[in-house]
Amino acid sequence: MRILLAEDEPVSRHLLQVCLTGWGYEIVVAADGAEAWQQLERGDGPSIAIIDWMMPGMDGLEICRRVRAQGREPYVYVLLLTERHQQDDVVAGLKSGADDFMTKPFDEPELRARLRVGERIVQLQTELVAAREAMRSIAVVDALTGLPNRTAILQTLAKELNRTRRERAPLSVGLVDIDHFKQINDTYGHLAGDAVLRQTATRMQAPLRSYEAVGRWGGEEFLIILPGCDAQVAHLVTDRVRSAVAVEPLLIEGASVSITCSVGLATTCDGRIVQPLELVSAADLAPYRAKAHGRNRVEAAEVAHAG
Ligand code: GH3
Ligand code: MG
Ligand code: MG
Ligand code: MG
Repeated sequence: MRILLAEDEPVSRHLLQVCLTGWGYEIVVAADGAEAWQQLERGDGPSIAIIDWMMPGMDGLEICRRVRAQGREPYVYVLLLTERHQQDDVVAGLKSGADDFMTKPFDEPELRARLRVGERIVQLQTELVAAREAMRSIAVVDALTGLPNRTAILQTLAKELNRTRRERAPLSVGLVDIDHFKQINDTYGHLAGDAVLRQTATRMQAPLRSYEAVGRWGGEEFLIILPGCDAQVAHLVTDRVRSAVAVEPLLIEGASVSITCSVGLATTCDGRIVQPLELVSAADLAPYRAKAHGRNRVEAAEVAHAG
């Protein structure tokens, strides 16, 4: 673990440096407050900081306040070094954001024990952040395909609708439904069906640009968001997606599986106010017509918002 050692007094700094190196820590040294802050304000700065209270440039309390205001992750554990006469000011130090105190001249076993406490806190906080990020990912990512899930793609749609409305630009959505998917499950098994969904998701992304999005709407249905695309352009883009899905059979567990999909399109133009679900349900009707017309095709919705 990396430790920042900020101490302006050379002898004390040297002694601390010798101890910390001996205990196997990687050390970053700062000889004044400004240097210390320079190290800590970096996103990848040390997670434990031993900071002298009295330093030229910036004192330890100010550094503590800045560290807490910055709220960096992973957490920065701050051990403040004080002269004995500053002990009465422990409250001020804690209030400014220090986690712990050590009195100078320092006692080696005590410093080592206190650093272990710091390591424990940093470790716990790192685990907590990792768990929170994992939860966040579960909440927005479809576990099977890795695409944004229904909640996430709807959020993206809401955001894009607001933006295109302000810009009075068109926006289209395409609802993609895999053709005869039940038959794939029935013929090759559910796990093979899962593999088809994963590979289809990959194929659908290839023809899309970075600002266009695709998410898993549910089951064997996917939602494509095409900001700035009017009905005509959206037809071209989604037909490219349709064609990318059908281009050649998928190889699933040694079997060659041909798949196609039907796409329903809906477009909103001229800054008209449309709710995300309203637009999706407009698109939702069109795949049925695509199915009725032989599948493996794109159909635009015949509703008020079709532009
Ligand atoms: P159509 O061409 O009319 O769309 O026919 P279809 O068979 O695709 O439509 P249907 O709605 O009858 O069947 C969809 C199937 O998708 C039924 C369901 O079991 C299957 N399915 C939904 N989610 C999953 C999944 O996560 N994994 C697998 N393997 N199958 C799924
Ligand atoms: Mg000092
Ligand atoms: Mg379906
Ligand atoms: Mg289907």
